[in-house]
Amino acid sequence: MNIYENIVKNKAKKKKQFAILVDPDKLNVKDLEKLVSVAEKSKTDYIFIGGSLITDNKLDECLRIINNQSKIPTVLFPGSVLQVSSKAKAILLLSVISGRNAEMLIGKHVIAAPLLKSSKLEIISTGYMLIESGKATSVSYMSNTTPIPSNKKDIAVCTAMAGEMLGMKMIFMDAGSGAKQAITEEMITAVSKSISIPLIIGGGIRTPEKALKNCKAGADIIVVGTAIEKKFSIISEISAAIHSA
Ligand code: 1GP
Repeated sequence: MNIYENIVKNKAKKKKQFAILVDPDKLNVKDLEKLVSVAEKSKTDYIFIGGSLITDNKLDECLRIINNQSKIPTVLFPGSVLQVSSKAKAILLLSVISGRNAEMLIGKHVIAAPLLKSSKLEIISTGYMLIESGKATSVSYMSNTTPIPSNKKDIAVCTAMAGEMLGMKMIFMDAGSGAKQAITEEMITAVSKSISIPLIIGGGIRTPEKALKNCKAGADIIVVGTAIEKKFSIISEISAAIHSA
């Protein structure tokens, strides 16, 4: 079974899933090994890997370390076409549907297409929606797009519906890495009710309580990056909360 089939199967069973986000720039080898070992013990479902801007060329090395140590599937969450590696299992082919920057909607994808075609990566077309979070985020700056206002759930709903109608396989609503305010449960519920494809929620989730609330609101996969970089032990707490939902 491929990763997408597994996500869909779990959604059908109302089984919530947990992904940690690893930014290859932010961890040294020792810390990464420790993090992966905690993730493995905590029954983390996926390791997403990527960042808005990667300055060190450590993506392959990072994936090698993760794959050596763990069977958790690795999924590229690329901030640019430079973040493609055949050492991962899958890639979220992101189209920034919350924005109106043609490069992020289709331009970069044209450049990446031959590379992706010749890779063995499982390609998961994903509508990426950036939601305003109280401060400027790297992803907003780097993608040159304006986020959807956090109180405009109708815009979020219509954007997600359009993404599904265009054939995207998942919707990823993100407040951006280190977001001051995470996405509200009201917005998550409204969007989850309006689509039938899996819904991923990330950005600014720091506690097991917020992760659980998001699951109850309708998220299928919760992504946490910044909070786990600061405290590896929180992985098991957040994982337990998500898997209890
Ligand atoms: C960012 O959703 C991810 O794109 C994770 O966000 O780092 O705030 O957990 P955090």
